[in-house]
Amino acid sequence: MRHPHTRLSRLVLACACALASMPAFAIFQNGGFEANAYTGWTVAGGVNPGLLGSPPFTGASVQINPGAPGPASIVGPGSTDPRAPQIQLPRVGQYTAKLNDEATGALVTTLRQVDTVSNADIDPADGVPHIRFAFAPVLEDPNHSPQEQPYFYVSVKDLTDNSVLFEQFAYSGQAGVQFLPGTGSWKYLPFQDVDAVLPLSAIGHQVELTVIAADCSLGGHGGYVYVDGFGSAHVPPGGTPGGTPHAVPALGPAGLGLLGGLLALVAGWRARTRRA
Ligand SMILES: [Ca+2]
Repeated sequence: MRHPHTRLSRLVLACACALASMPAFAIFQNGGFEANAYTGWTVAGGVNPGLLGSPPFTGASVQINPGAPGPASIVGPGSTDPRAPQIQLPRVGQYTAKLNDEATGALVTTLRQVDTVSNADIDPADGVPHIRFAFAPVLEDPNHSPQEQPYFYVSVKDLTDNSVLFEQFAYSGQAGVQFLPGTGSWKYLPFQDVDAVLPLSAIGHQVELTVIAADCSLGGHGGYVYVDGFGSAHVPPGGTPGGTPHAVPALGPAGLGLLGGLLALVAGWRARTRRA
């Protein structure tokens, strides 16, 4: 005769497996673009008149004139980039966002999402909230003046006091940035994993994530950036050769609590079975 707890054990195991494979993207809706769409995000943009001032540039250097925004797309399994052969696509899961593209026209594409930092974003390893993601810029390098070059920009801003919690900026060919040579005049970075450590005081605060990808301001050269894996969980290592889906092996506090409850339930049930 089968042990009466076998079915319950299987159920618990199934639940535990489901939880373990559940992406713990506590912050940001559709942070991994697995909706195969920009659901939850605001995509906008305009025209790039060139960066303000001279290097080093920051978010304050960004200017966007009114006009039709640059393009945005989602790349799926099996995708490759002929201009940047070492970029593994998709980066996490089955879909990765591509902001702007290889076409020209001095276009800028912006991606934004506002969300609230919660206790679920705390990494138990250090007890403070994190925002993690991966990005890979692919920019043509026409060797214009720095303020006219294609560029990308990523920032996380605390909307409570407008402080910049994280910021990364690079224009094509920028000295000190380890760009790899792509085809023709294109340069790129393989996926860079970002781990932005937030102060504990950010809990309960609204933060705004912004990503910008711009063509050159003179109108003849393109630039774009791939982004993926926005959330508080670690971005899984490496790319995904051949487009094999890449699970996010993380379990948020809510998931851990639920799993603990299920295990306690089984322990109690087994104890009652033994007594019976
Ligand atoms: Ca993804």
